[in-house]
Amino acid sequence: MTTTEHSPTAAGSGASASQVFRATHSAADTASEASAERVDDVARAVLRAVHQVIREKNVSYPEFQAVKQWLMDVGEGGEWPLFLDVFVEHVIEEVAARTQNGSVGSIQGPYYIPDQQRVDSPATLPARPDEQGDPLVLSGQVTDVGGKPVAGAELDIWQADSAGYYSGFAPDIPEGNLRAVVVADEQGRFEINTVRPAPYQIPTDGPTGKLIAAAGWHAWRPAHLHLFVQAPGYRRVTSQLYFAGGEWLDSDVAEATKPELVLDPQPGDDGRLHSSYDFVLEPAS
Ligand code: MBD
Ligand code: FE
Repeated sequence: MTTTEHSPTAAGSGASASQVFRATHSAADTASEASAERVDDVARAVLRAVHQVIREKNVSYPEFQAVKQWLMDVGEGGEWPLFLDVFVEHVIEEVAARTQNGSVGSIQGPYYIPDQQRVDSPATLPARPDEQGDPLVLSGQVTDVGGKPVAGAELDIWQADSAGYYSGFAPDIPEGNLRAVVVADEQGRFEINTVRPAPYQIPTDGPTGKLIAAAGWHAWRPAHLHLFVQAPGYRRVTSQLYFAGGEWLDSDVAEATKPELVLDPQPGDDGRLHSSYDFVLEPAS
């Protein structure tokens, strides 16, 4: 890993994730449109589950106060987006996937930033002049469920760099680095030139990292690329692509890997790693 002064701190990356969430989800989005019946049903079930754990595990007063302190720390450190996306989002995605007929999806996570540079395919993701990491070329085609090309489909892609850090959530990485909206051609085909990301480690100095350490878990996600694949009239696919043989692939802390999402890039004559992946979009409901 790089030196500590370049490592994103929990305070940096967690708080940024909270800011991005607030900036990208308007009050209208997050204001409850749920009926009283729905709130009563779900909130009561959550509380019932918590009460049950307390009984089953004989949770004590000191433990209750320690949990209270920890929950306050997560909020004050801005780590709710990080914590919830790591430990809960995979089940939300599992439920969403029940009605999905297009490509297999995965969780969004806390580090998406909207409104990135649009680049026509073949595209190179914005990168530093001295961007480190193995050059990687991801190509493929976006079609509908009938196999018809989706001309001009957008692949909104974001990833960590070869040290495992995301632009916008770590110091010293230029804004927009390794993020872009790639526009596929008339045949829905795309080619994206980038670098292979490194695995991602949850910041160890914040409340989420402290819980992980206290429980003796590990804090790692396997290396991955994030994508939204979308086109007007189609349901957006949120996904991630992983790398065969990569560390943590079988023990992702966020439980967001799926066998269908694992790339196995091979070196080409140009010395770069090449992989192809096709996406299928279903009609918007
Ligand atoms: C990540 O990079 C990520 O993708 C998820 C889901 C959670 C934390 C960090
Ligand atoms: Fe990620």
